Amino acid sequence: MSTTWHVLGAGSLGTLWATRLARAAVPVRLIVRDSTRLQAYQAAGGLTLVEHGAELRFPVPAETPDSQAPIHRLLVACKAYDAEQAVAQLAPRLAPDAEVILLQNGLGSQDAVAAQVPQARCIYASSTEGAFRDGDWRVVFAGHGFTWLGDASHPVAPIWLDDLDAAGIPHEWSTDILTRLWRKLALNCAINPLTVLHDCRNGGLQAHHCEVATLCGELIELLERCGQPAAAENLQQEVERVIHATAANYSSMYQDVNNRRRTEISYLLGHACKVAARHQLNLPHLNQLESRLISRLHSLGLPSD
Ligand code: NAD
Ligand code: KPL
Repeated sequence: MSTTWHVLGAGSLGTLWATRLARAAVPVRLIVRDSTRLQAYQAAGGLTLVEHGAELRFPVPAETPDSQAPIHRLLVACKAYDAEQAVAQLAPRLAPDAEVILLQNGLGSQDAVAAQVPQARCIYASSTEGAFRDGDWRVVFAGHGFTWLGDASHPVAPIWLDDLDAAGIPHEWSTDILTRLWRKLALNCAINPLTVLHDCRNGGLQAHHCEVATLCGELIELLERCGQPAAAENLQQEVERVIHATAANYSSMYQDVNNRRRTEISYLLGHACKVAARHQLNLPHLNQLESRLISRLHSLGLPSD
């Protein structure tokens, strides 16, 4: 019998992973916030995956964080700003051989989690899959994509990648996961805040070519200074390609703001500005972008951290 996957966070990505693992008969358990949520989940009778218009329900067993059983494999599917605290409450349950897989976008939360659980092997992931909730305990698989996983301190791939094969989760083990995460962070910094500030789809940034190019120049300086030259290669061309390829889409940050949800700004642009300051690197346009975004979030009554 293979090791049970504990999935922390029954949101979009957590449900997308849990349902696909369950579909492949891989043992999986869901960890929900508290007994109220557990009762609501049990009343719903499981997690529903909506794919290509078809709905399938999986009665994935669930528990609360204060359940007693040891955890050997934990998939953390919370937002970046919730991850550290959510994992901290599970730390006493982590077995000595525990592995923790972190699905958070941006950077900063993964290191904060790793510091909470020094006994565990922490694996960082970067995903281009897209999913959203259309109701409680339901996920719509909106964009097929790919997930890279890696461990910056240990290049050997874990055996449980077989579970992902079985579950049909497209993935690759990456020996340069930090480069991937920095590259994605740079793309997100060049695109997402501007879509909020200009109130536009990604394609709307084609009218702000100079602003995008200036930001890319500063992001390249940052990536080179913090030891990520590969993440800086052809950044501007890649940003322009993504703007073109996703012209009709709203960025994830735009969607968060539009739905009045907290953004992950501190782990994207905020992280970039913090690392630049740590390296005493003056990046005026990036800093100004952060200030403008924070002001916009304040004016909308949304958190800016
Ligand atoms: P989400 O808001 O849909 O889900 C997060 C879930 O975690 C929520 O259900 C929340 O209640 C739960 N949670 C938070 N704290 C908890 C705790 N202490 N105990 C139990 N549950 C807790 O978020 P999401 O869209 O799935 O995103 C998760 C991460 O994945 C983010 O960093 C996001 O940027 C990244 N990501 C998302 C997508 C996507 O398409 N949704 C794609 C790529 C990356
Ligand atoms: O990842 C993205 C997002 O919206 O978060 C893209 C489409 C690359 C824009 O930055």
